[in-house]
Amino acid sequence: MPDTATKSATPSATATAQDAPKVAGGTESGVQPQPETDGFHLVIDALKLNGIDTVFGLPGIPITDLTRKLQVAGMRVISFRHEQNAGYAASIAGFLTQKPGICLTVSAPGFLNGLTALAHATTNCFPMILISGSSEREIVDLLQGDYEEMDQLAIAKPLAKAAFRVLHAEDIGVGVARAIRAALSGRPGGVYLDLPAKLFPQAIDAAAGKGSLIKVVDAAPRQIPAPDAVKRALDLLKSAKKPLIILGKGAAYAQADADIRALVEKTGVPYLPMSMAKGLLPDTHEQCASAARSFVLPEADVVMLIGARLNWLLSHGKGKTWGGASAKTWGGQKFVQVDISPQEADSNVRIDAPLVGDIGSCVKALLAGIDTRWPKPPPEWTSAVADRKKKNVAKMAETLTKDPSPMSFQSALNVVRDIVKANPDAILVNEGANALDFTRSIVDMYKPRKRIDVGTWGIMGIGMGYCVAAAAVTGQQVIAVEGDSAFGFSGMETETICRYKLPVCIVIMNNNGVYRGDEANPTGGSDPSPLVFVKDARYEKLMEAFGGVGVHVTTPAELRKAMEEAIRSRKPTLINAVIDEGGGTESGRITSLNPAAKKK
Ligand SMILES: Cc1ncc(C[n+]2csc(CCOP(=O)(O)OP(=O)(O)O)c2C)c(N)n1
Ligand SMILES: [Mg+2]
Repeated sequence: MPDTATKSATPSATATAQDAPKVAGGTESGVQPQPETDGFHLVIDALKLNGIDTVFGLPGIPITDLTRKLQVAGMRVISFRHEQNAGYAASIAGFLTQKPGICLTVSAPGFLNGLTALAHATTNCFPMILISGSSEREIVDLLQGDYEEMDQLAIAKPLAKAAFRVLHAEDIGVGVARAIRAALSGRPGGVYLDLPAKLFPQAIDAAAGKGSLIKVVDAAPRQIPAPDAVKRALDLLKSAKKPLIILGKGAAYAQADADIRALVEKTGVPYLPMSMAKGLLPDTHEQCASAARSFVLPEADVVMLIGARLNWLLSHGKGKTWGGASAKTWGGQKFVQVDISPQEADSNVRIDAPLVGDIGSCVKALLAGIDTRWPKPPPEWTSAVADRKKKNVAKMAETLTKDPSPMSFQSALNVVRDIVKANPDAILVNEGANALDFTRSIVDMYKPRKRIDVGTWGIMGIGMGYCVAAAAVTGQQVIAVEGDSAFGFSGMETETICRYKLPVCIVIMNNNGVYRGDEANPTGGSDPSPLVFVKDARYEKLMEAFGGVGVHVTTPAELRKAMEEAIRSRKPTLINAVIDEGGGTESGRITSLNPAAKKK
């Protein structure tokens, strides 16, 4: 079990005494002094009261002392090198724990750096609270030019699920409670909490302060689906000749793992996991249709979406992917959509059976309607899926056993696949283009919420923030498969990984560039192509610079040895895996989303 990873520093007795509440009121008049508390302590007490034990952030005016006091109060404070990474850490901590991940930043630029992650949390439906210190309201509102002046609340609003500002110490309890409720209830999301500098030293009576705090009761209330909606969904699924279930990351977030598995198994319906739902059932499950994705999507007649949205990742539920005649045409499928948001249905195509409620309650209700007489899907369908799967798996196996020099994505990822199989509790972080797409299809996952990746936006930059959070909140080994470009967005956090001694093994799929590394400047000029990096960069030395382990590998055998050692030792490790620089394709599997120039 976790060693250093989950332990927070125990506050020393001296530190606690120094930090004890002040006493107000003179004794000269004979009046008993009243103990006081202040904004700093009320923020900490409000978070602690609500079970929050970890804060990701970066200190500076006006929150430097808050970071110290949080640590003194026994909370784990993980201090990053850039707020964006702290923000991504908070967002994924929210996904993994169902508690809002907290990111703490300074004003203006620190806030803006955290904002990308806040927007990411909202888009991905991860509960997160960005807490930023802000400058003096009077000066900000008169645009008088304060230190780091910015109307942060106004800027955060369109990107957050909710945004609040607290001006008075006695309102901190309410502010924190509202932020927690907003982040967790219904469809989770990113919440902004603005705490002006002046709030922190505000002193109030300690008893009144304590009384003002709120322990949030039932922050994510269950939403029980309507019985007629459940019946409609089951009737439609039962009527199918070629049913399919799609599990999204909402299903993974729900932590209803046993019921979801039971639903899939009792119906006997083939299922497709979206990227972060991989492992809800083991990818090796006989009903898993991942290896036959391009067959089942156009062929299916009824599709049950569970916590998955019909956004671009599912080609909006229409077009050629779904058997439609052209890019925009509907393929004719009927959909059941299980989602917590009543507004989700019909966002792209008609949803014949929307089932609104929290995933856990909906799946339970569906299960209750499935008895032993439930008709299994026609064998023509399940065997057609199985045949297609078998063919594709065999094709893949052939590619995986090849051992080219330099390594291909496939020959390197074949090693990662084995390592993950042997360590199913490890959490896999994944970003890049080819480095992402190949990993997603090659590396099987065996347990829920073990794969965390670029998410709804397909962004680069989540890597090291996710690694830090995953290791910190779960104590598990983390394996990150990173494109060399993707790694660059957050690479400085290798220092953070070393500082907190986190069990993170980073594998860089180093093909010298964005998508590939063999592109030249078409003008023949001396500047390189915008898509390539310094050739044969020694990324492993970055890890060595901070006391971690760096390894340069050029063969699958070397990669295997280095990964095994990293997992055995639990030491921060960066493996620079040299991959054929011509091995990737533009944008990985989403080449078609690149607008084509009219003029060549
Ligand atoms: C924040 C952000 N900036 C830019 C992009 C565009 N983009 C997509 S993938 C990628 C990098 C791909 O290169 P790499 O990570 O090395 O993966 P490879 O395909 O080479 O394996 C970039 C820059 C993005 N998705 N997100
Ligand atoms: Mg690359």
